[in-house]
Amino acid sequence: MERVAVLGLPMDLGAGRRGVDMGPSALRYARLLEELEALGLAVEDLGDVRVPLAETLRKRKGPYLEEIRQAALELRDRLRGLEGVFPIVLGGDHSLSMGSVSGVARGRIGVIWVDAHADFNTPETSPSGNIHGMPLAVLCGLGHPRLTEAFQAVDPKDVVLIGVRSLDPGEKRLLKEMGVRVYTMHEVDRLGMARIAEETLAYLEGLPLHVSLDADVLDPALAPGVGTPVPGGLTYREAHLLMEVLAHSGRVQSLDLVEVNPILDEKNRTAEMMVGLALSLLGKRIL
Ligand code: EXY
Ligand code: MN
Ligand code: MN
Repeated sequence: MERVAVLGLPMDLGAGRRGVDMGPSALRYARLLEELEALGLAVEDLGDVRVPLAETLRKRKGPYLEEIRQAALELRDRLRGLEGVFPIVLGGDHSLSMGSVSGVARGRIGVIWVDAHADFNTPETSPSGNIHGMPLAVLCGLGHPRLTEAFQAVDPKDVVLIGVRSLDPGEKRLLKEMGVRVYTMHEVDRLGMARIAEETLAYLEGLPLHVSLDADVLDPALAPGVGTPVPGGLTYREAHLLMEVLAHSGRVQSLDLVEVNPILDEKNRTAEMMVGLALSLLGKRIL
């Protein structure tokens, strides 16, 4: 029986607005653990990594670089201690993925970043200063040295972005310079998700895979509970098909579910969508 470990990081310090710190609760409330068990998996809830509440920090405005670094390091170390389980990390804002990817990497790893955004800003290119717009750049070695020294974990050529439709000018330049493979929504429309999923698996041939799933990749009509919605996102079936094809490969070893914001949601439907996608990635089939 495959073993799954669930670990939350209730952090919103990297985002521009409050609320994604409640994401882990919303995902659990949406029956993530029970549904995984119903798939026949052995599931353990490891609880949450500690992170300071924004209200308790003296500095009232971000960027909370040191606090985010510390929380992501704790996540990294918790994940490094796991063997023989499939970790699912519950966010929390996307800056936690610096810790999750460095925590699950045991040597070379392919990262599939499924997001409306590229999260490829540096402090120099970021229009907002928000750290959740930077984690993929950090993982590729670009950005604040306090972060890159702790979390640089992947070769940019081992990264695939899917569902992108909002890029800042500096991010576009950096993505091209670093040679990151990007499937924007334009490619989703033109090529279809089945082909993109197959190409991604072929491109990352031979590597174990980590999927980092940002709720804002979904169309906001399906997933209104996100802080940075962008129109024109993935449909229900496009998102599930991607997860199903990746599941079929048997190569995915870890998953992030991030950027669910229950304050902005309607009746927890964004968390429910994310749970459904996690189930498809863990092998749930229609027939
Ligand atoms: N590119 C914008 C910024 O850097 O401020 C927006 C980033 C949003 C990041 C989100 C969650 O994926
Ligand atoms: Mn993101
Ligand atoms: Mn995003």
